[in-house]
Amino acid sequence: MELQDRLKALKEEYRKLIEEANDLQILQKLKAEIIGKKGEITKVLKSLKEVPPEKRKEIGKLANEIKEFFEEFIKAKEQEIKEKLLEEELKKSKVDITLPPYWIQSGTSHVVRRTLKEITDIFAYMGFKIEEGPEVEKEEYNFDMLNIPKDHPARDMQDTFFINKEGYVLRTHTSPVQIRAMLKRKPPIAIVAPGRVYRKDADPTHSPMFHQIEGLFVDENATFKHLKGILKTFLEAVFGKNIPIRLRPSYFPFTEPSVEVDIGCTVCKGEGCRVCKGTGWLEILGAGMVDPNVFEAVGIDSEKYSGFAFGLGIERITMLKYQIPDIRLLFTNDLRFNTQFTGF
Ligand code: FA5
Repeated sequence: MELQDRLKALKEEYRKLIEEANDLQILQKLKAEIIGKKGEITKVLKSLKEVPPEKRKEIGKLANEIKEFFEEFIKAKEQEIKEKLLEEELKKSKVDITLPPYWIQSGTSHVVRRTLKEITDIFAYMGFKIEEGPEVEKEEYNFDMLNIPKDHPARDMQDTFFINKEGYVLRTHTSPVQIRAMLKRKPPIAIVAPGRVYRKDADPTHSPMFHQIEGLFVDENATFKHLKGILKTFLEAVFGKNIPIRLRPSYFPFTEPSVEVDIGCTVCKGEGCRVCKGTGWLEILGAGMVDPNVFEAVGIDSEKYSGFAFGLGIERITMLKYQIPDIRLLFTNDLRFNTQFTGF
């Protein structure tokens, strides 16, 4: 075949192939075959020296024209394929604004944690610093230094989980944080210590793991009146301005005198019901003036300083605030229950 005819045939063949190409890879392959370094047209151009001189110019011109044609043609085709691909991509990811929206369930804090934060914030607002202590606690801090010696009957009040490490327990209350705070710094001290505590206890109002918040105030002239004022401010912030409050004498080894604080029943408003067992009152926290023996254990001069402490159960407050009948509801993590407090 004459070279000219061969060039024309090549042009026709590759024009068709390129026309039909519908993906960039195939297009690149065809481009290499026709005008690449080892492509058909290049081959012709290279073999020109073997062509008789009178025909060389004409064939060379034709070959170059075809080369240019394919350069343009392939470029246009490439653009066309890219546009088509983009269009397909856009079609696939098209947003249908007529579809109903779907709900993304986001996490939120648990009602116990919210109550804990609310209470901590109230005390922080009054100037108390937040203090933390470990949940695996020295028996010495959990009991001994709080004036609860080994054989003291008060230890039975708090059924303890012992661990297989001599001298350590799962803390039964947040009161050991009092000891830690007083060992760490000198008065004046005003701290609250929120956290998890553990007791061998399980019924509708008692759980083996629960939360407490401890308060401790130590200064030169701290009195029972201050304690009462702080607790009144706190309880009114949680339960409302007109909540009735009463202090009953009680006993804790680490405070003297000790009291238990009751609020008017939130369910029957003092009439007497099942929740308050007909009394019209609900016990809410324990408190008292720091026992001199505790001051002595931590090396604070009880002649110079006085102080008060209080401790309350967060679950109990949560249950009273939201009228939750069984403490176990707080720990079973049923979303139907949990979401009631946040609205989602
Ligand atoms: C104490 O734990 C004292 N440390 C409180 C205290 C601190 C008194 C400072 C004086 C000065 P008590 O054992 O009463 O006290 O527990 C305090 C509160 O924890 C109780 O009123 C109750 O609300 C809560 N509580 C006790 N046991 C459980 C339990 N198993 N589950 C849920 N809440 C509990």
